[in-house]
Amino acid sequence: MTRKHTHPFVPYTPPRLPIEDGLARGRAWCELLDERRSVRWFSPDPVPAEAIELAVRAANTAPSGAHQQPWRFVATRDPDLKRRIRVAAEEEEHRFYHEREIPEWREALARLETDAHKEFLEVAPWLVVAFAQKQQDGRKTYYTSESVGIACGFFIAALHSMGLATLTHTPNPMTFLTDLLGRPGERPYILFPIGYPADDCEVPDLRRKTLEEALTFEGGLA
Ligand code: IYR
Repeated sequence: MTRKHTHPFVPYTPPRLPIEDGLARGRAWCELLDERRSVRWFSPDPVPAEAIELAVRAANTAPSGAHQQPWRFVATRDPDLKRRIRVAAEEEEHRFYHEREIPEWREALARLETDAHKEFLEVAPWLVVAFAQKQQDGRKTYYTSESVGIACGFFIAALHSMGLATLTHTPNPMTFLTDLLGRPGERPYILFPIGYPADDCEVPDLRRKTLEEALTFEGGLA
């Protein structure tokens, strides 16, 4: 077929995977992802920078609005910077948990037993903050949150595939990260502590939605 393009296009013809192999890979992928849990107790054991690089390489393959890729990942393993992030996050969280009257939040969060204490921000060997770029060179970006959210999903899956754990931490508000990490004009989107789970790590005993709760085939499968 000859299409008339006004911009460069290149062929994209990946070899077709036989469906049996595709389904086998899909099952293995689900099994792997189903082992993932969000972790709040980390081991201080070091993690090489290459693991962070690989996770960001994975995130960087995400689809995005108008291919603007409106993300920037800032990673640190500097103990002093981690401490400053922890102190600022705990200040915000203290206000959130003790000064603002938000009963419906309290109820929704009860089973996670979270509080204002965020030791993991210093114990985890790495902190990575995903920033969202609402603008790039003075131009608005499109579907910014969706795009950064998808990239963060790839990032989390890549970390898990390497045997690493993380948490989608969102101190509320987290604008302090803009200053501490020097990203003016960018919105802190998720703060990820990254490392191995502590030897005595525990997670809340939660269940996932069943497939029936998560998927509707409308119009049947005939
Ligand atoms: N930011 C607070 C509260 C919190 C909010 C949600 I949504 C959670 O899933 C968990 C906690 C905190 O990090 O403790």
